[in-house]
Amino acid sequence: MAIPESELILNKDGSIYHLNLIPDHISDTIITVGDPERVATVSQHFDSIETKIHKREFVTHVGYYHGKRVTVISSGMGTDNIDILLNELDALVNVDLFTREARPLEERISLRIIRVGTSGSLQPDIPVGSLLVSEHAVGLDSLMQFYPLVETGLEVDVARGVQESLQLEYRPYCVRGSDLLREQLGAGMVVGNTLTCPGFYGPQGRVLRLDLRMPDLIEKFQQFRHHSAEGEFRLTNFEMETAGYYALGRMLGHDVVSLNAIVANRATGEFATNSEAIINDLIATTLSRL
Ligand code: R1P
Ligand code: URA
Repeated sequence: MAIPESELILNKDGSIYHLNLIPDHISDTIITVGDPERVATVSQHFDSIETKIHKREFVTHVGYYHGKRVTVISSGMGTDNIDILLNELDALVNVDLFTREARPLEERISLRIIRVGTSGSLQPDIPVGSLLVSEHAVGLDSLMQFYPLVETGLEVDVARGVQESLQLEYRPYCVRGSDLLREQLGAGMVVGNTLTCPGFYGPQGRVLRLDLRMPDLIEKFQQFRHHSAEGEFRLTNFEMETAGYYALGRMLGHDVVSLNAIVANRATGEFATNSEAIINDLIATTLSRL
């Protein structure tokens, strides 16, 4: 069935609405970053850059790294942007933009999507400067109120536990990322469980001029534990996109991993004086493992 023009929106040049890209711009490996300026920090390592495109916060460079074609795209901040990014990336490879028909299941293309972002540590034993790969993500945002995400028993139990410990009126969601990509790209990194927050200040327990509904929010995040046959589950770090990536990646059939440069530690109250160097370390490590 053809997808209507109001749902699969194309620009006059045939590119997809927000990303401004055509299928030829998409390599099978996609590096995503939050900060639009970080796209050039990644692509400066490329042997050559064939395309640079931008629209709103979505900046894209397509090029070659050690002979391998790589697309690097910025998302801006928050899971609402990840909804746009993953749906449009998926449409570029799994929908025929001329007929507006989705590919049959057996012809579906699976992308490798690698988030390279900054994050705050929640635990004193994960210092500023660490590189962390997210095994699971727990989403405190509302994106999964609108999709039929299927979670495992453990994921549901963890999400319910977080709901109870924070006394939330809604159930968060919990999703495991790609084991394959975690092993391939995250060797030697801290393996953690990432809390995705719908904001940087209140939802991450930061107080400037506004008080929090739950003054001990950070302690609640730090102290959360879930015990199961698979061992102890704790929350290691937080940021603003990973759960959206993992949930949409699972539903759309793409392999997704989130790699985090730890630039803040909320247990010790530190913020890195060399945050650029930490993210640069993560970028170089990621590229060397592609
Ligand atoms: C907040 O400062 C931003 O930094 C983190 C958060 O997820 C949020 O997007 O990621 P990026 O460094 O990739 O933007
Ligand atoms: N990004 C976040 O979302 N939170 C932090 O504390 C640091 C980076």
